[in-house]
Amino acid sequence: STYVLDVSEKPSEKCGVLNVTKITEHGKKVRKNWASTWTVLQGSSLLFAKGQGSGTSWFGGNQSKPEFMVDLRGGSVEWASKEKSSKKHVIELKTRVGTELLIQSEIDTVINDWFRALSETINTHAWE
Ligand code: I3S
Repeated sequence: STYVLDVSEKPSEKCGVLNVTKITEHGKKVRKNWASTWTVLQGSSLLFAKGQGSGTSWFGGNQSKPEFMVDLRGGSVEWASKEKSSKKHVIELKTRVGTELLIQSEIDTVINDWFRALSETINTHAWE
């Protein structure tokens, strides 16, 4: 049916508030700066917007602006080792261009859903 077609062809889309820090940029280690971050998965892009109003406003709203965006194509996700962070439920995201991010939520169901969504996105777009 049309409904089934629509669902299967829809780009992945997911959003929520996560704790995020960059740890590496272009292959170079950078200082951690954990921040509560409005995170949007759209197609093969992951977008981050810091700031008050996270969770209620979309980019373009006056309370949050897009700060950072990564291309998931060619990237990888894994659960971060204890050496990477003392926090629980931390995902380590590596991009093709050598940016590494840690993504965390205190809520295990939330972070498990993100892990699944990011893995699926990376697998879906692996050969682009
Ligand atoms: O990997 P690190 O250096 O132990 O990361 C911790 C630091 O970034 C720390 O801030 P300072 O720059 O003031 O030391 C943060 O408060 C901690 O949250 C970082 O470690 P966790 O284990 O929370 O990722």
